[in-house]
Amino acid sequence: MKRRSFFKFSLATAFTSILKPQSIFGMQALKNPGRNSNPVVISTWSHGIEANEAAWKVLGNSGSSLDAVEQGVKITESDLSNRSVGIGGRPDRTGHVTLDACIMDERSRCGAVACIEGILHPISVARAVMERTQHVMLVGEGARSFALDCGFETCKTPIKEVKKDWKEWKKENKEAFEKPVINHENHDTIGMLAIDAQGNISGSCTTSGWAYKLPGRVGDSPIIGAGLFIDNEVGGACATGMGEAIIRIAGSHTVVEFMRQGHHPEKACKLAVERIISKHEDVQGLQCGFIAIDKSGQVGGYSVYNGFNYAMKSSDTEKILIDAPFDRKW
Ligand code: SD4
Repeated sequence: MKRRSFFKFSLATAFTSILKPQSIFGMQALKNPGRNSNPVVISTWSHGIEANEAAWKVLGNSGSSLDAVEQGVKITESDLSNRSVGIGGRPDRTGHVTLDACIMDERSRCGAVACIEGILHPISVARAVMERTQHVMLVGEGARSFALDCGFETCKTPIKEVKKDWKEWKKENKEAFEKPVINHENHDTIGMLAIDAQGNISGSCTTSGWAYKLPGRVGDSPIIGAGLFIDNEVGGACATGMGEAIIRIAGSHTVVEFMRQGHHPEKACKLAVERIISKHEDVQGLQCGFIAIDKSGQVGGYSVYNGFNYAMKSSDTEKILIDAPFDRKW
């Protein structure tokens, strides 16, 4: 197909799908019918425990991993007490809460939004980009207007408490371009990976990004290959921490490629962390962590510094929190 007619086709298809809004996507039919495996879900940080519970409601009822990873992280996105994801997230330095999210499924379909404002569930908009358009990523105003066209719920940000913190931060940080700090205790981004009863793997990732970032800054979280990557033949991985460092090595894709070479998910995450360390002269304060799941349902995680953990739920294990091994001490 010639380039121009391809675009005509794509835009026409995208436009038609928007004009026929499906308010909520129907639950997805499972692929690979007949294949049996034990569902497993893992998510970054302790907020993953609650998110996994929501994902498990889908996975435990023979639902698809795609539905599970969307439903799971929606819990975190709407948690008003979470300062690094969704509606309760911290703003950029000008006071705008801009959100990033992406999703990828077992067919290597993917969708993402970046720098979207005032929409309650960026992850669902990312899924709509994947399912209703020919594109992978929409950003800023374009992403927001697509979300509004699709009928997604809006929200007002920053919430009161966050606005108060931001005002204090502004007073204490008069230097306009002083580097904002990601500290190790910051409970960042939720990344979630799930394998369903049919053995299909999907993942999601959603964040408000680096607190008090420069306006327009986008981290790794909505970037397929950096914040999240799935290859259903091999496994999936997602990332948390300083997005700039994760993007440099296409982190989540790198983890999946290490699993393809035969490494256990934990070893694959460790090798990616070591690559990040090798690409930086100074990793002082540079925290990054990965989690991964392979085709057989084995899981693992690893981080540059201690303090990173991830939550897991499967039919054999009640909800648990696992401390990821790390490379360096504080
Ligand atoms: C980002 N990785 O925007 C995300 C958020 C995060 O520490 O995890 N920050 O860089």
